Amino acid sequence: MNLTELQECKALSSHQRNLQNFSMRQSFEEDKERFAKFSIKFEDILFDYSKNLITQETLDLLVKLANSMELGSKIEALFSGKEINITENRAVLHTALRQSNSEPIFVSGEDVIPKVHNELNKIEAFVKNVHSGNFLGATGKRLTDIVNIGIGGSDLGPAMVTEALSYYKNKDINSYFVSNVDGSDIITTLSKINPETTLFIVASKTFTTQETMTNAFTAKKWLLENLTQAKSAEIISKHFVAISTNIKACAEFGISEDRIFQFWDWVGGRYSLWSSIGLSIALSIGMDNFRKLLAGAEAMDKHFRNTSFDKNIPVLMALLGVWYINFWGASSHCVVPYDYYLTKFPLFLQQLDMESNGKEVQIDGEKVNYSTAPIVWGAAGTNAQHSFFQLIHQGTHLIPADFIAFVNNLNQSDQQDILLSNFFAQTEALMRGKNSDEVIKELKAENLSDDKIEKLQHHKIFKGNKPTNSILIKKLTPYNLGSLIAMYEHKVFVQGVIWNINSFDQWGVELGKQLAKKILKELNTKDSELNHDSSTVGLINFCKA
Ligand code: G6Q
Repeated sequence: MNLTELQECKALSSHQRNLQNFSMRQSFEEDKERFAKFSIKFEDILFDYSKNLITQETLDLLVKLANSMELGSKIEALFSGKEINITENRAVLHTALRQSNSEPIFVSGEDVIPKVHNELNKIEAFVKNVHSGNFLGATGKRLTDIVNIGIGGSDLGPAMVTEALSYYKNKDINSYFVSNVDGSDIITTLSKINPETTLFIVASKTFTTQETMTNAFTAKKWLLENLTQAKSAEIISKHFVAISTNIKACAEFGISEDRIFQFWDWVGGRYSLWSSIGLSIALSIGMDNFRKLLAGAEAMDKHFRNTSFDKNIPVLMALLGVWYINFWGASSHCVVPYDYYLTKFPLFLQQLDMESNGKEVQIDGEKVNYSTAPIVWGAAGTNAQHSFFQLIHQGTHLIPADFIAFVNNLNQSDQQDILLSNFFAQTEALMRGKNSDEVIKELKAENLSDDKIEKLQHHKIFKGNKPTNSILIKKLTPYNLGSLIAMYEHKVFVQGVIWNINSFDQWGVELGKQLAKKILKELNTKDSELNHDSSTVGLINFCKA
């Protein structure tokens, strides 16, 4: 399929040419209803997309594009468990993980919902037993240090949510996340914890991932060396749990069946925080809060599945992204949460978006001749204002950005107005800019000479017209966070549909893994023959020497 040849794309290209001189500032001045027209309220969330380079016609054309890509039937295929991950022959059912009712969803003839609910109940019982002190460590002490060992999808989601919801955490539980194969990661973590009170969660869908298994074996050795008063089998069984689809490998590691939590191949790694991969979250915030997280995501699922595209938040977010990437040449997308607790959110979104849609072939293998996933980046505001915002305001790239904030602060309300005023001011400044008349007037008011004004004015002009979405949420709660994450998951899905790519595989990470295995052997063998380019040989030899 050639997307760019679609009538809908041609119409959008020509519409974009007509908007070359479009001014958001002017549009706001002329149309007092612009915010009312281009904003949506959903439960506690306000999605304001009025500060974009759009008119009603833009949205109509984008919705037509979504229809021509059969978005409606593709959303149904997602929710109903069709094998839409065609390179791995898998359904994609993270939405089933948060379905609270028992309406069946079949995968290979089997209803998955009872399995999902059983596993949640198993997690609930485990969390209660740990919190109540019913499950103790091998020396009889309570388990209070929880270390999740996992990487990628088995780390980023749980780590992000655990931090984001740390306000709600069980005060007795300390959570740690070890992911990197760099030994400094696990060693620094081990130096902070007490073996007698530590529970390791080995989170790995495959239970073969090099980084995770290496760290798990290091953790096992550390426990066996430091808990000499207990028997080794008891140490493993009381201080380790596993989360995996590979039950056999978990058992071989020594983890007993009742401490193995399952998930299934129809849950993609980066979509897995809702499954038992979320055990570290549940241990930190408690099962009631974990279920609220799921409920918030489920509410967003319903909104996404049942709302017409022109009122559908994830669909609109996705279409706006497509508008900038494919018709305005934007190559990146910035996400700025104005909330300290969401510091890791941009990191999480990087994997979600770029691993899902960083693809150059379409579903049928044909190469794309258009851009796909943007480079996703960002950092928490207001800190980001003092680092990279200069480039968004006055640099040469077009960088659409999402601003996210909560109206009510969880801790300290005195400073909240300052935080929010910065959010609002930044999106206003990006939209309005400051023209030369305004700059000159300002400089004259400072009594500067004409010569100085002439020299300075060009540096002080802001072009404005920079697009932003504002996502304003009443309060950071487990429920609202669940909705927010699901909103981005569905945005990524919709963009994959428009670009006609498989958002659910990640073959691009394989080649490096294969080569690393070969090089690892070479690093460990004396005088091995090195069959690489001269740069790689040079690097290996430098280390060996
Ligand atoms: C995510 C990816 C990837 C995966 C990690 C860890 O969608 O598949 O990030 O989560 O490679 O894999 P395991 O869970 O199998 O250890």
